[in-house]
Amino acid sequence: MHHRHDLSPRTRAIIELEERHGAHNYHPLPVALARGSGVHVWDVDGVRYFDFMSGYSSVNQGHCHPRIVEALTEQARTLTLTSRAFHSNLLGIYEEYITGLFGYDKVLPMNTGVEAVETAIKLARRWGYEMKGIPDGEAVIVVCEGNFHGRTTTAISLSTDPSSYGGFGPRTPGFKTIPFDDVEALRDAVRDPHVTGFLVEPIQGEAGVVVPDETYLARVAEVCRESRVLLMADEVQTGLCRTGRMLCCDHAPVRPDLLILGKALSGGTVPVSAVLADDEVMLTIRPGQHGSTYGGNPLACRVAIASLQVLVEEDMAENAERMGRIFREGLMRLQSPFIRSVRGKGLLNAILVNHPHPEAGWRLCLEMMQRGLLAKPTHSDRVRLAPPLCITEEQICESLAIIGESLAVLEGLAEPLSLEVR
Ligand code: IF1
Repeated sequence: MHHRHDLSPRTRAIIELEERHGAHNYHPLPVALARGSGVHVWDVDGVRYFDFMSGYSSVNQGHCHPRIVEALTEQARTLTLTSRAFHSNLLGIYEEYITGLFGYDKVLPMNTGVEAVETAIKLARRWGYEMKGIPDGEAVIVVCEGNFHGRTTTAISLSTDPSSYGGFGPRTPGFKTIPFDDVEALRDAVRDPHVTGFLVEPIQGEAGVVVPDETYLARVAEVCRESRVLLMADEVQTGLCRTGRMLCCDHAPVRPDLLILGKALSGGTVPVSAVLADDEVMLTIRPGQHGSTYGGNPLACRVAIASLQVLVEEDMAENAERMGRIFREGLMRLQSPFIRSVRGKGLLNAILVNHPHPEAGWRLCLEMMQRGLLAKPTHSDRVRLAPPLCITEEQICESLAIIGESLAVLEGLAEPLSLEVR
């Protein structure tokens, strides 16, 4: 039993334009959005949805947050880009603010999350050669199975997911993979004196919100300290209040040697990312050895300051913690036979769908869409549920009702009879 989603003429027209003129590098849900505010988005027909993707955790502050949009529009009329050939009036102010907020000596400003990951890899290698005495060109960075650090050719070289790295070889060398949430595997790997860093997501997002043992990060930090290996935390997705603390590392608590931020650093307006580190690491890169046209531009600085101020002043970590608990408890109380497990921290959660049909996750998302809630499966059976952190208890309850009704439809989803026509 399957039925093609009947699209409105406007939605269909937009999808057809994208199909004809755009690369087919995504397979979105059949909905075309035109407006966003807070936890809600509206499609081209004015239908309202709860956004449970939050731009892959970029609009933690809520869609089009007035303070962030005000900063964006004000600065857009004033000065947007100077290039780093010159100073601007805002970069130093932003750098002082963000390093003070997170407690690091310095920040290296970039744009997308993966650029910050690549920057962290270059810093760790350079530190390994200059400070740890690793022979030039021999540095190794340890990464975890199931990781996701972005889509550049080096970032996918770290990946263990064939849909990420397949067909894009040859892979960048200098990486060693170990199981996630396995401290002994790391202890073993760092016996190699050429290991300069351990790059890890405190919670693995794309893998389907895989939360490690609560002692994992603290023990990993100890192993890194003992063996002079840089702990590089990729908080592009878990950071900035998403998991109920300003940083996911704060739950441990652990202070990584390199802190990688992105996404919500700009509240979903323009791409802003950053690597924070202390002088011993950061000053191994000298003038002219790394950069980016847009990195640290005044528009990004102004927006990032506003985005961080909103998170702090509206105490979004506390709301994420509280609403996340209510949400996970509510999911469990649904007692749906189609929920294998619920996992997450704060408002980064996912359900493992328990259904033999390989498209059950997709069908669940279509059903939720029809009822006014947008989410997308990360793999066939894992549906990430991550709303903006400004969500209220009332909105959580409304969302739980939608999820419950949608799960019930899976009852009628027969075994896979034929190729699903989508
Ligand atoms: C896609 C989700 C994935 C990230 C972590 C670095 C980056 C990401 C931990 C790179 C980006 C995005 C990319 C997007 C899907 C989405 C995602 F979990 F957030 F949903 F893949 F895991 N580190 N994640 O999660 O940041 O260069 O994209 O700014 O590529 O399909 P970016």
